[in-house]
Amino acid sequence: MTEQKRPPRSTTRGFYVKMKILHKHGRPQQEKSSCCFYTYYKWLLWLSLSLYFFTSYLITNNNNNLKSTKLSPLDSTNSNTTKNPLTTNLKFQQQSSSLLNNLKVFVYDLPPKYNTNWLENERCSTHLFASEVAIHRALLTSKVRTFDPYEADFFFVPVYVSCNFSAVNGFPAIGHARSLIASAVKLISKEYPFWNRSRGSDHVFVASHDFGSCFHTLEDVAIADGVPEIMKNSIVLQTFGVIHKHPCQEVENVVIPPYVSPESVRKTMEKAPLNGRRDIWVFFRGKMEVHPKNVSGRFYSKKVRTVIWRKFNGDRRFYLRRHRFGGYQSEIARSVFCLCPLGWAPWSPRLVESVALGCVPVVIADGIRLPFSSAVKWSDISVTVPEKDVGRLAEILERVAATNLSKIQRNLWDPRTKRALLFNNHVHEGDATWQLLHALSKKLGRSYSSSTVSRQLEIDT
Ligand SMILES: *[C@@H]1O[C@H](CO)[C@@H](O)[C@H](O)[C@H]1NC(C)=O
Ligand SMILES: *[C@@H]1O[C@H](CO)[C@@H](O)[C@H](O)[C@H]1NC(C)=O
Ligand SMILES: *[C@@H]1O[C@H](CO)[C@@H](O)[C@H](O)[C@H]1NC(C)=O
Ligand SMILES: *[C@@H]1O[C@H](CO)[C@@H](O)[C@H](O)[C@H]1NC(C)=O
Ligand SMILES: CC(=O)N[C@H]1CO[C@H](CO)[C@@H](O)[C@@H]1O
Repeated sequence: MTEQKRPPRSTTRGFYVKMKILHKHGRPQQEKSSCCFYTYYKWLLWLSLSLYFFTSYLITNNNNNLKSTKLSPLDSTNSNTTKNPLTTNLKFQQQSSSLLNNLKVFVYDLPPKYNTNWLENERCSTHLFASEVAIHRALLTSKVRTFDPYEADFFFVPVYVSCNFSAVNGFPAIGHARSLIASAVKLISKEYPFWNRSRGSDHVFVASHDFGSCFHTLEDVAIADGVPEIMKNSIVLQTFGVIHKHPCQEVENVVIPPYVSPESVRKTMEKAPLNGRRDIWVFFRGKMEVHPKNVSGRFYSKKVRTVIWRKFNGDRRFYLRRHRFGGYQSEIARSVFCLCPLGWAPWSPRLVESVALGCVPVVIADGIRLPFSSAVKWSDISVTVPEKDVGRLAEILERVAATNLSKIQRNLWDPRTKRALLFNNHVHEGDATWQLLHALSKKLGRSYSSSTVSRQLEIDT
């Protein structure tokens, strides 16, 4: 976690201010030597900062070695008497590891055919389902990773299933997902004792496409297929989530955001107008006619996009485009409201892109379960429009603009919100991988290492 090695901002500033004051005081007497005086202090600052980074590095490493001490939140806050940056940093370290309950995750080292071979296609690690790659990557260098499976709370099974892009339509072909995962489970349960001893309950998978671990893009087929028997006892990190009962979430799960490259967001923001003016009022780009699907009474709701197009295409306040455009992120950065209507599945990458680029997401997907709701207060940063009210969209957004738009934007532009939805190559405190680890740390009861599961199994057998 690179961020923690940065000195607490207030300390640096204090030092800098002190330096400036000294500099000012010295001025009257030392008019001529002031340049050298200044250089001298710059060197001193540089020297002390390097010394500081070096010592905090040592302390961080020592701290990692003391992993057996599970700190309670109380322990981590009672060392506030000194304002010494070293103690402050140590305190920060302890706080963040106690926030994750000193979680330990073992990452299986599977043969490359299950994961890294797919990376030959560059799209595999950047497309909207790429959280399966990003999470694996971030875990490998994370502080929670353990190389000793006997001390692990959870076991991560890195199988990339969304990277077989069809030559015809460019979408991932996920027909092989079930067999690839089954084969991985067969391998680990043969070579290691950990799957069998917990029946997989402390094993973690990613299923980042439309209907989670149902592994099919059509909802009715996905429902008919259901979650594979072999994964039913495990934990699935999935982009799909609804508040009602649904066969594709009948497994212990954590709703995660779809993958959006932090690099692409950064590049777009660099090119965004400096004055931050947003000249598009309502933005949507994407397929307008998603084939209606006939699933248990939810048939009507699939027409949401068609209604938006028919009703608002002629409205000058609405900027609606139905064709693909590589530069669409710059359009989001220019927009006040960004429509996130359901498509094939309720979730969409638009949600993350809107938040990351500062456009208020307008969620039109009844019953959607949004990612990391304990960290992201979705009701404070977005507008929700029921599917049945989509025809009144303009009226609803006018009212928000006239009343609480600036409040919503202020909440939305809090950097913590954006951070929670983006996956980085290395875990940063508060980013998407950190959030899911935090969610896992609340599920320690499923871990064999904690006694509940082992005791339960003894009773069962
Ligand atoms: C990739 O998808 C195609 C269908 O588009 C399928 O025929 C092929 O078997 C898949 N490849 C693997 C390795 O599963
Ligand atoms: C786990 O159970 C499976 C099936 O019951 C068995 O084939 C496998 O050998 C077991 N693994 C170990 C490590 O004992
Ligand atoms: C939807 O499916 C039901 C059966 O599940 C069928 O009776 C009905 O005709 C279908 N509706 C349409 C419009 O296809
Ligand atoms: C903004 O106002 C709408 C009603 O117009 C309300 O439903 C919503 O909760 C408000 N949002 C915030 C963040 O205050
Ligand atoms: C959070 C915490 O422990 N705060 C304490 C910091 O120290 C002062 C006095 O040194 C206490 O008054 C605070 O309660």
